[in-house]
Amino acid sequence: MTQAVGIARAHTNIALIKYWGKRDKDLFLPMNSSLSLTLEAFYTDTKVTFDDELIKDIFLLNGKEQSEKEVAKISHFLDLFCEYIGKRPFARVESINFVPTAAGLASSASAFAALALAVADALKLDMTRQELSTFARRGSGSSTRSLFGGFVEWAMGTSSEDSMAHPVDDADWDIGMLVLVVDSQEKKIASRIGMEHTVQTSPFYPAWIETAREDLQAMKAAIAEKDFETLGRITEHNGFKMHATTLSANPPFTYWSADSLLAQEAVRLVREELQVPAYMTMDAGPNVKILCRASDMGRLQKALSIHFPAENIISSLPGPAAYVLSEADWQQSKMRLTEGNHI
Ligand code: 2P0
Repeated sequence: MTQAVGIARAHTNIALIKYWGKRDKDLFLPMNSSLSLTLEAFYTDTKVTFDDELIKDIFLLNGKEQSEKEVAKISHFLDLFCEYIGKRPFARVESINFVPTAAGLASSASAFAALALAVADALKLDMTRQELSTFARRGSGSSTRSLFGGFVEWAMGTSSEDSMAHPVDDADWDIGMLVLVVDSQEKKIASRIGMEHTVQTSPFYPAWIETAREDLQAMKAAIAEKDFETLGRITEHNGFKMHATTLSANPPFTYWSADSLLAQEAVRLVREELQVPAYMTMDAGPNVKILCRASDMGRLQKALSIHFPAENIISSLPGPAAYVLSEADWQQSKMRLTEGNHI
């Protein structure tokens, strides 16, 4: 029996300049470059075991064997690597999500980044992180950014070979993020479907592309100068512009729920009351994320808990790049799963 094992952890990321739209669906080439903050609090641990004795791929998420449809997504992803090395052993893939799955907290980002790094580790692939990000991208676009820590840019590139992520800044300068979980149910419109419909039907879409490019340049300048308020203002404006494209799609749709609007209003009230810089952003789900100074997180959390149950306000510092785990680390993660400590 020949086995090749790799284990990795990748943290999720929240886009401050959103990725919204593909110019190539098969290659996951985006319509615009994006920029994110990797979060320490949410991550996925994945172990991949390539085993000559397996007769098909197996995928377990949080200890439960997944449906054929889910396995097919993983198999397709593994095929990409195996094309690269020229052979295709079957694999057992085990993932533990320390991220609320499909609640708009981008669990696919940490999932495919962890899987990509675990595969690279198992197969001893000789490739740079940036090159690996082009593989992760084809599992889920946003996962390309989760291979790196801090502020990360996914440059749209000109082809599959250069549409890759790279680190911009380690975000080690009093940065934090609060997540207001207003609804942890699975999203109704997958982002993949939502973005395609928007590209095809929103008359505002060309303006999105145009201004996302300008926002990215301005944001990179703000990060270079550690200008938090400019960074935050661009974040909030860019996110709302993305959601304006869904409202202007035909037929229109939105990821917001009534509670999302209440959460937005609470953020406006609280930042006014405390006079602290705090900026909202939302993804393909109803939850509201707040970019703030790490040193203000406690005060903001306390003030927001008047409006929301405290357990629904999760705080996070910037997170690290994805990294390889040992078998002992993996056993610890499994222990936390059985103890019910995963989210
Ligand atoms: C982002 N989102 O930049 C944007 C903002 C959601 C809103 O990336 O089709 O799951 O797998 O490439 O990465 C969510 O989309 O989409 C996403 P696919 P993905 O974070």
